[in-house]
Amino acid sequence: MEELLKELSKRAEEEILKAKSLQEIESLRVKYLGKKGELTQILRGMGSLSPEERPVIGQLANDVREKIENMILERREKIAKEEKERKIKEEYIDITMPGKPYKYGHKHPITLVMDEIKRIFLGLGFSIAEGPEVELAYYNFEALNTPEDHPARDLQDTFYITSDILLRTQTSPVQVRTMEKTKPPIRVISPGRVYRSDDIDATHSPVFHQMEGLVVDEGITMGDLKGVLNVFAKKFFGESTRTKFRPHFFPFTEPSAEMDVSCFACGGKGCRVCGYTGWIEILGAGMVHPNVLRMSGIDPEKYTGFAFGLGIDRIAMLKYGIEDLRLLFENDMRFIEQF
Ligand code: 2NL
Repeated sequence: MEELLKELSKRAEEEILKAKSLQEIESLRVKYLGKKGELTQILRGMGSLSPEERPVIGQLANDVREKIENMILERREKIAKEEKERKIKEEYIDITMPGKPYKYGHKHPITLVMDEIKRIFLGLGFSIAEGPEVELAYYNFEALNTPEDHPARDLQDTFYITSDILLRTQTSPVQVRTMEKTKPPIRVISPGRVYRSDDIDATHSPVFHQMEGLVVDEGITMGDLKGVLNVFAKKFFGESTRTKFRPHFFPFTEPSAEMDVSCFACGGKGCRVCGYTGWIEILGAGMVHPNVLRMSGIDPEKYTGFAFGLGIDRIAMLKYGIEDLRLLFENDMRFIEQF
């Protein structure tokens, strides 16, 4: 029995020293010291020993148990320590390493142009008015002096939701709503998305962006219109920009005009950008039609006003030399990242 205990002690010692993980140590503990372990198994045979031998073997067995227990404790500590050191090494952070480059977002060219135009008009004392994209036909057409038989009201061109609800085709309805609830003086711009039932190509999209402006007060004249729009043209396209007003027709203004600016690319000499004319058409404008003022509850005998509208997408294309309108709506990162 003494031999058995010594052999067990030696074998346990070797195996414990070889153990590489806490799990291995634990299974060795169970194997040698557990309830059904090898040491217990040997001690079962104590009954057959003589009374003289019993205390001697008992003492030896206790010594063996104590030795194995101590070795396990020691080994466990050592493995835990090694484990911790390995982890620390593995998780070491080199704080001198350069950071990963951060990818910045970009403003969309339409937003850039919108922001710039807003900034100019806010500087001139205008405020921003917004309104619904799903609009009553009344605000989109009737209130703007656009009769039932006007070509702009062709069912083919407008997205109707019901016979009297539609997707706005311009942002003027926002200004009509402003006139209904505000006593002049009025100075507002209304930027936003508008809709027209167009087939998509390089210059057409069923959704696009517009900015309109409206000024109503006593004594407003065509001179105010030209003054404000000249300042806008110079601030947006550069101080050397010249403007030209050509007579035009809109049902909601009388008289009406279109404004051209001298080409910002060639200065007016003629180039590819301006189609070799030296001029670029930028916006439509006019004096608010008396019917429009009257329908929104403003007395046209007392007040006059001017209004204008410009297409943001077209201006963005001109400014950034974008040849195809579809690029503005596809959100291809290779395109978006350039702005
Ligand atoms: C264009 C022309 C224009 C207006 C919009 C307007 C609004 C009210 C009353 C009168 Cl509430 N007029 N807006 C006036 C003239 C032209 O837009 O070519 N837009 C892209």
